[in-house]
Amino acid sequence: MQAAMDCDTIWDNARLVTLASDADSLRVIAHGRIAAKAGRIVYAGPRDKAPALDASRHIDCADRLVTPGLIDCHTHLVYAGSRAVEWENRLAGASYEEIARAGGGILSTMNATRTASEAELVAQSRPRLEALVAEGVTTVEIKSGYGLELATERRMLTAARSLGKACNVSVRTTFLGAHALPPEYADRADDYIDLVAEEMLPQLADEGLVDAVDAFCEGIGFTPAQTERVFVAARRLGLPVKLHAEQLSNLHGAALAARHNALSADHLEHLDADGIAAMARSGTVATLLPGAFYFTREQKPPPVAALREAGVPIAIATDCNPGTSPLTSLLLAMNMGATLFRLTVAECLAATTRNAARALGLSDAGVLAPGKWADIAIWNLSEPAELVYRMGSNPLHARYRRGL
Ligand code: DI6
Ligand code: FE
Repeated sequence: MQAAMDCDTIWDNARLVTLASDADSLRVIAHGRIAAKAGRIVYAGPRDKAPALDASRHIDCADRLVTPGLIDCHTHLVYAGSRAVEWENRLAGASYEEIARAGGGILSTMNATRTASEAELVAQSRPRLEALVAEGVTTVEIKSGYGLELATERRMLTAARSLGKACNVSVRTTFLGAHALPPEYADRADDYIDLVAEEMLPQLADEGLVDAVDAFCEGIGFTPAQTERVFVAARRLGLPVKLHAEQLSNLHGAALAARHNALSADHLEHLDADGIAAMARSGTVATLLPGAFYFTREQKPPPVAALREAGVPIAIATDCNPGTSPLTSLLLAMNMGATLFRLTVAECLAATTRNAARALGLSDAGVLAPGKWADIAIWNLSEPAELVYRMGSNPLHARYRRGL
């Protein structure tokens, strides 16, 4: 008789969607089983094809839908203060760009964040992370970018890391020093980029706080030439890059990002055919942010059909931030991806699992397959479409990160 396979936990009676390949995006394995040892999956598939297994912990999924834990691959959820009043002014007619140019917007969050201690940042940000976690999220990317000087950028990154530990979620930290021009560098954007690329980034990377590097390439942000200097510095340090590109206008940021082998280019409402072709060549993920599209009442959706046609992998994220997307529901972002951007259910699921992992450069998350982390979401649902269809309810039954 074959010796029992070594594992410590078995999830049984799952309606399993593994996302193990693109073709698996909607395939429900009716009598599924997952087995894990020390937080890593050793088997995921039909129960009747499973090897002999012996485990001390058995979890009955009771025919519920089971998917990989969800991944929110673009957030700015660590910050202090509120922009609700600014938003009220926007309702009365002020535009996001006008407010930014008048020193509000990102700079108002910068002021609040610079004066917050790490404990205050953690306390104010924790409910946002907890809301994501309560909906089955097991991995979150968190950007800096509201400090715009070394000490506060560092505090944002350390706050993000400690939140991950406190909330049992895998956190990937992205340095976004090139988010906005701080007032002390007014009219000296190139000098600020020097500071970001030559001082802040090398220092924070040396402290082990940076998993990836991002920038805001936009009329109200930084030029492509300035963005490229940040990218060159990142790659000199061996760090992957990503970019806020083509959100409000087309500065050809996606093509620039692709030239630097970016993990992702994000937003992309104003992306053109050359940008799509460049992303397809470099394998750069298109991270779509329907919460920001909705909240800013953007009229032009990203070119989803052309991205699909070109075979560019598509991710969806919340963009959780106080200015353009105060959203803490990745499920609602998936619903918006379908309704506002016309993604299919299969695409929405892949967009918050396997493709979101790729947008973070993670090879061991986002799918349920041997060798991957046992990051698992169990839903009070039976069909994948129900996950994308509902608005404002939380169908999560249970979630496990690395088996726990
Ligand atoms: N694009 C965005 O949508 C956010 N940052 C960015 O570069 C907005 C951030 C904010 O308004 O606080
Ligand atoms: Fe963003």
